[in-house]
Parts: sequence; C-alpha cells; structure tokens
Amino acid sequence: MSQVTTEQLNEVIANFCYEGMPVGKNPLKSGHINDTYLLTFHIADLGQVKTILQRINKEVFKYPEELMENVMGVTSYLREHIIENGGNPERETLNVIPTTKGKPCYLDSYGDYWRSYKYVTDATSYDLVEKPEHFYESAVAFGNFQRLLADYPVETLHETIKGFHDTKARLNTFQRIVEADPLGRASLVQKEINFVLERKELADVFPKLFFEGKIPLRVTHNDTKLSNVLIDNKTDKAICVVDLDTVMPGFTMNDFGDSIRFGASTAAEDEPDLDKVDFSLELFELYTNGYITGCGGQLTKQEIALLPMGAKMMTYESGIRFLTDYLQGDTYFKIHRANQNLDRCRTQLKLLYKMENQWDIMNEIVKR
Ligand code: GN1
Ligand code: MG
Repeated sequence: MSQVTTEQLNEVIANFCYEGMPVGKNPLKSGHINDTYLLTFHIADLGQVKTILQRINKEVFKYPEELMENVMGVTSYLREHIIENGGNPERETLNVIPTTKGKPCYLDSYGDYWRSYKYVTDATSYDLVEKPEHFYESAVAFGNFQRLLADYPVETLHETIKGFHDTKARLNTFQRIVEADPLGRASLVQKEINFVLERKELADVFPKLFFEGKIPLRVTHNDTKLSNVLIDNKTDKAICVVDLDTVMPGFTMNDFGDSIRFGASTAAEDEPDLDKVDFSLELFELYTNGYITGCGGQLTKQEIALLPMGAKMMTYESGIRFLTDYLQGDTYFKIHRANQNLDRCRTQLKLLYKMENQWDIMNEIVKR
C-alpha cells in the first residue's frame, strides 16, 4: 500500500461525520495490516474528543465494503445484547462513525477505503501480559464474544479472507514459496523450514475432525490477540473486543489457540532474543479457566479436549505465515525493522517446541 499523504488524510477527515476542529492526527503503530490514526478534535462544550481512523488494507481485504457490512451487523447485534444486560454500549463494543453520506466506510479519490470508530477512553491495549488478571479478563471477553454471537445469522457474514485459518492451505503456500525462493532467503532459514516440514501432519487434524462431523463451526473472532481487547485502566476489567475484521465462521479451538500463542508467551511476538521466550503454563491455565467460563457452557466436551491442540495449531500456523512472509520479502505483515518477520516466526516455533515438551501437562490442565 502507498504512503498516506497529508492531502489524502485531510480529504478523508473532511468526509466523515466529525464534530469540531481537528487538532491532532497521530499515526499509531499497532496492528500489522491496516494503517491507524488517532484523531483529536476540539469541540466547544466538550473539550478534546478522540476518534480512530483506519485505512483498510485492500490488498489483504479485497472487499472492504463487505467487511464493513460484517462489522455493522456484528456491532449492532452486540449493542442490543449489551443494552439488554444493562451494559454500556458506548464502551463495550466498537461504534462506527459514519461518513458524511451516512456510509460505514469512505472510498477516497486515491482508491483507498477508510473507516472510523469512536475512541474508547481510559482503556489500554496490551502487547504483553503485564498483570495476569488482564489475560484472564481477555479470556472471559473472547469467550463471552463467542457466546453472545452464538445465534448470530451466520449466513449473513461475508468471508473477509478466504481460508483464513486453513492451516493446510497456509502450509501449501509456504511450500510453494520455499520452492520459488524469490529473494534467495531460504538457505538462511533452513532450520526453521525443516522444523515446519517435520510437523506437516498437524495441519490435517482439524479438517479431518470437521469432515467426520466431530467439531462444529461457530462464529469466531479469528484474531484473538491480547492486544485486541481493551482493558479498563481503572478496574483492570476487559471492556471491549476490537478488530472485528475477521469475524467469520471458524473453530473455537483456533480462537483459544491464537490467544495462547500471543499471551502465554513470556516475551513479545517479535522478541529477537529467544532466551526470553518461554511458554507459561500458569498463563495457559489462567486463560483456559477464563475462556471456558466466558463461553458459558457452550463448548462440547470434544472442543474442550481439543483446546491444547488449538494452541499448537495457531502457533504453528502463525510461525508458517511469518516465515512465508519473510521468504516472500515482507509483503503481508508490516515490519518496522529488518528480520522482524523472521523474529516473529522464531518466537512461534520456539513456543510450539515448548508446548510439545509440555503436552501432557497442557492436557491435564484442560481436563481439570
Ligand atoms: C495480524 O492486524 P493485526 O495485527 O490485528 C493478522 C493476524 C495475525 C497477527 C499476528 C488480517 O493481525 O492474523 O495473527 O497479525 N491479521 C490478518 O500478530 O492477517
Ligand atoms: Mg487484525
């Protein structure tokens, strides 16, 4: 995607239903896919009001309008449930700010799509578990999210990225890129490539169980990193699940697993020093308790038993995706320094290795 210019940003801001004078436009580094800005407006009686403005990555999300249809559908559905439960819909779900034409996204004169959300104040998105209770809270929040959407009309959801958690397809793409080796990087990472290829059978586990009718499809979030839950600064409670771009039918084990690979690590996703990266069984146990509680009795026995497999699967899949992107020249996940995708891949492969070594304990924890 091309660099956003000041003129472009000004055009976009003028086309959303904002009140007051824009006094700040700060790019945020969060997220690997879209471009995010924190806007500040001065409104006479209210003082400073903040909003989030995002350019949707149209190379990743081919149909931004369909994506926004999903977001509108899911957020208005959640809104009703939050109100029914006596909650505050302004803080507990995303609120889309429409364009001046009343649309959920704006197509600018450069051909880019933009959308805007109200900013949730006094809340933080964490890249690392700073307090274990935050991780527990995020588990309850993602579990709740899935429980609340259990009866959502699935047939109305667009598949925003085809085969998003199709680990087998990810593996096939990986093998193709290793073969082609467009940047000549494969020889630098032969160890990592072998590690992935030695575990190829893993990718077959869920497709096989699904084919046999043993695991159901549910409405899942599909990007359940800790950083995609806002934690209230005062109460330390999870208040709002964000990043609804990949809400689609999926497996609950993958939502669980994606959280584990990100949050039950002792280091950041892109930590270059692998000695700092370890898999925390304590955090795994904490998240397991929170997730099962949040899902509120909806998960089948089989799904619960497969939660550790979900953790391995998402760690494996993420490792594959980061390594694929490193080999193809860092064209998918944003990088801010050289080798960042390789570092991301290495943390995932180390975590997977650690999980394999503690496999029995992980299963015992889930049984308990
Ligand atoms: C991307 O954009 P962000 O940071 O929420 C990616 C996820 C990965 C994640 C890795 C659409 O999420 O699938 O797990 O990076 N999103 C997409 O941190 O590919
Ligand atoms: Mg995302």
